[in-house]
Amino acid sequence: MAIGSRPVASPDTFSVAILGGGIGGLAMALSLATHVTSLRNITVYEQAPAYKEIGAGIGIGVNASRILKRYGVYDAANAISGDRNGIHRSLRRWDNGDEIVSVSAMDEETSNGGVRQLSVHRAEFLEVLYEHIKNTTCAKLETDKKAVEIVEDQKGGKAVIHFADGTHVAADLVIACDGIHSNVRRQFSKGNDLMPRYSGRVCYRGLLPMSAVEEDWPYDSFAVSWLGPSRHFLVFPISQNKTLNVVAFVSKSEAELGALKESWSSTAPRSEVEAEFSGWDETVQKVVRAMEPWPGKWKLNDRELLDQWVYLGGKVVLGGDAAHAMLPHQGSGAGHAIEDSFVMGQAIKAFFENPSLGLETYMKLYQETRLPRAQRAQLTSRQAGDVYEMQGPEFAGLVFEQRLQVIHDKFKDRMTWVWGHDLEADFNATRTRLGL
Ligand SMILES: Cc1cc2nc3c(=O)[nH]c(=O)nc-3n(C[C@H](O)[C@H](O)[C@H](O)COP(=O)(O)OP(=O)(O)OC[C@H]3O[C@@H](n4cnc5c(N)ncnc54)[C@H](O)[C@@H]3O)c2cc1C
Ligand SMILES: *[C@@H]1O[C@H](CO)[C@@H](O)[C@H](O)[C@H]1NC(C)=O
Ligand SMILES: *[C@@H]1O[C@H](CO)[C@@H](O)[C@H](O)[C@H]1NC(C)=O
Ligand SMILES: *[C@@H]1O[C@H](CO)[C@@H](O)[C@H](O)[C@H]1NC(C)=O
Ligand SMILES: CC(=O)N[C@H]1CO[C@H](CO)[C@@H](O)[C@@H]1O
Repeated sequence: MAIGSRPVASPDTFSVAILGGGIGGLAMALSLATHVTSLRNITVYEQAPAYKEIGAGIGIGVNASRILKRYGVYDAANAISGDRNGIHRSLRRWDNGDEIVSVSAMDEETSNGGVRQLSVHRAEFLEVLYEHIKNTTCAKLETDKKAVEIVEDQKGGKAVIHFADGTHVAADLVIACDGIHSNVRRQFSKGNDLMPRYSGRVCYRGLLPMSAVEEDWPYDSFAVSWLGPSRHFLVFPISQNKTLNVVAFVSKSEAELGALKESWSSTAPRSEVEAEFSGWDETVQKVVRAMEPWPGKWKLNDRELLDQWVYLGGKVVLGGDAAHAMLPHQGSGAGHAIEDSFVMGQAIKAFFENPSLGLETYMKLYQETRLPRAQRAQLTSRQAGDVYEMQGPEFAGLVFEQRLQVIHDKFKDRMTWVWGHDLEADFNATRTRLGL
């Protein structure tokens, strides 16, 4: 080796530190292990004392389901999913439940190995990912490890992560999947991008036993959304149809929020939900009455678009919500974190095929492939929330019935680009464009 040249990276000695053990971080670990089987030094550092987490229903579109299949976890995830009966969402009128449009889940034919859209309880899904990693020993899983700062080591070869407990560890690559409040993003992104951004909506969240509402359920699917001015009400089944996930959205100005913090664990009395949705369709009333006495109350935030995900010469990279936190109105946050993991796996595989070009080149390939699509999802998720509640210029001057027609036209094919997308072709095209 010539003096000053860097040693050529090899998977046997390469170390990866993943910060955050949510869906994004665990999917990253699975993807790296799937794409480069000789990569054995992968560690996930989670700040919480355990991987069991709170959270409620999460949707995973067919394209992300296909990725889970490649990692070998689809069957286990499918087994804990609710059954939407092929329907992503049936959009209905707030007042009488009449159908506006039904959006297909674009499920594949399952008899010959196809996949379907999954609706899972976040905690149960994390358990599936966690167990699979444990079972296959493809990565080490650490807890009580809150990353506070990353620095470059003296020789410039590695990134050193400092944890809140005073310990530190060096890695060749740090993938930060530390969520919407990402410490790593705060450290590296400059300018005014320090805080999550309030979306103008709060939501109430409940989980009810299906037995409380399934009798006389009037629709073909439990995946239903009632739309009204300034409010919308969403339900979908999780946990093999045993639980109905309920999310009731209400537009509120920042001034009306009072002391409400952004937290997955704040609550409000059910009477608040009853008051917000009084006069709505009878099925909505029935669901509200079955909610727990203190449903969750969630302040909906996302992040501004961030145009750089790769730092420290390619040694620090953002993924999942840390890179592109989005509103839940298209149910794509988890799916995009899973897509990140897939493209990262492809990029690392390509890096080891030609390591002399350097890690940064391939981390930029990851960013270039994923960033446009993820940012499009951030923006369209914002728009979807407005369209559900008939807000925005396209509704100006229209009466209610005309507004329903606008929603029908907008949602008919709205999700096709999210679910019908070929990520590998995307990756290959970016690779060709960058001359790699
Ligand atoms: C508690 C919780 C509940 C949620 N519930 C829902 C829900 O009901 N419905 C929904 O649509 N979405 C929910 N989400 C968001 C959803 O999980 C994400 O949008 C999506 O899955 C992308 O995940 P992610 O892994 O990028 O981020 P997250 O899911 O936010 O995971 C980030 C992980 O990083 C850990 N972490 C944070 N900071 C550090 C640090 N400094 N060092 C080490 N680890 C750190 C966190 O503890 C967490 O485990 C929830 C997120 C959380 C954290
Ligand atoms: C992990 O292994 C256990 C014990 O063999 C098994 O019961 C479980 O289903 C496995 N989980 C996954 C997600 O593969
Ligand atoms: C779940 O509910 C749907 C209706 O949304 C029904 O079609 C389906 O058969 C149910 N599936 C199971 C596994 O109970
Ligand atoms: C992407 O490129 C790889 C080889 O570089 C090839 O094996 C694969 O089939 C391509 N995939 C698509 C979808 O074009
Ligand atoms: C990674 C992955 O599975 N991508 C798929 C997304 O959807 C398109 C279109 O259906 C498939 O061709 C891709 O293979």
